[in-house]
Amino acid sequence: MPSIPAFPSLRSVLLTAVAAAGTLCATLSHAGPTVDTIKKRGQLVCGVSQGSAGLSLADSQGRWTGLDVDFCKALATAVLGSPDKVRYVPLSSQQRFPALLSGEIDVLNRNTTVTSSRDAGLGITSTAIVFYDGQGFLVPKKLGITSAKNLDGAQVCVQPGTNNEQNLVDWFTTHKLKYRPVVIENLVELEKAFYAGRCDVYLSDASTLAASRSARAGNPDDYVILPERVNKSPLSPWVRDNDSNWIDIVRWTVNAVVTAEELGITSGNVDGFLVSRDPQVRRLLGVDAGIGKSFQLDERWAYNVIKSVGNYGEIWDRNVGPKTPLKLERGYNALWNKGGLLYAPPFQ
Ligand SMILES: N[C@@H](CCC(=O)N[C@@H](CS)C(=O)NCC(=O)O)C(=O)O
Repeated sequence: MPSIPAFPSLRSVLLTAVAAAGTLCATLSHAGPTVDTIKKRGQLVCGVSQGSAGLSLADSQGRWTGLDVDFCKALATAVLGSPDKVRYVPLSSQQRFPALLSGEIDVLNRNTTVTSSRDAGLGITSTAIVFYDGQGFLVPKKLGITSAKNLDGAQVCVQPGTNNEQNLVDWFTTHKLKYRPVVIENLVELEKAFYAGRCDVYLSDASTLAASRSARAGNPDDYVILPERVNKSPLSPWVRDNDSNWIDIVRWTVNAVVTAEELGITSGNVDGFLVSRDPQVRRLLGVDAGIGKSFQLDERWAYNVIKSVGNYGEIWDRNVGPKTPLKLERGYNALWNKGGLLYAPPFQ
């Protein structure tokens, strides 16, 4: 067979094309469509709950606070340089995914559990865990129930469109217990029904139960969260599939505040770290350029985020920690090197 040296082999053509594509990707990466929209509008549109203390709750002046809200502020800071450039859209459990899919919101920061069916089946993507929660039962102390295994025959208040509904079926089926679901869509109505005694039990994320008990029970001490957790409930901000730039920004904004805590950087001391010699610190804060550009963000994006909302520990303490009405210990939400699960990959 005569060789045809004038023509490069298919393999070398492909390798050249892949190398060229790699170069192009490295030099021509664009902000994704969501970031473009946010920049044009000058505002992030963040989907939150209709009112869950510690996570997302508006006061009488319409000012939103909470752990989920702080991640809205962090994202607005990363993209637009200000934590105030956010419009909050309160959503019920059932409204939240259609609102994200339709483009009504840019990101869903609404105590939303990561599950396989949501991640793989809905056209949306979870980004990073902001809260390792677990689902449990709240009961009136006067019922004398100390374990969820003693709930046979209970009337259970549950919100539709949550994975609590599925967990309810799973728990009672597994333990061969009977129950009657009381399904109420509006959270305020559901909680009113529970505290009025229309249900024996309220099933939700333990954080939601703690928030509800502190804010809405006549006397919080009259209610107890049973020790069992019926399922893991890792909560994450969610975005639409197919916008990798925005997915990366949301994921790495969470990583930035976790890394800040690990490095001892707080909103109060971050300026002092600008002269640090630690390469990790210099990259995170954009003193050494590169990371910001790779996300199509200002080099100081993570510095701005930490300066305005603080590190993960500050966010936790401000919203749900021991000095708040929720009084939650860090538990699984401590850093990996302090006995918890929070572990951010390196900024490199
Ligand atoms: N984490 C669970 C539950 C989330 C959820 O929607 N919980 C209800 C309470 S049971 C809630 O926060 N509702 C707030 C609202 O409707 O505004 C999920 O993702 O399905």
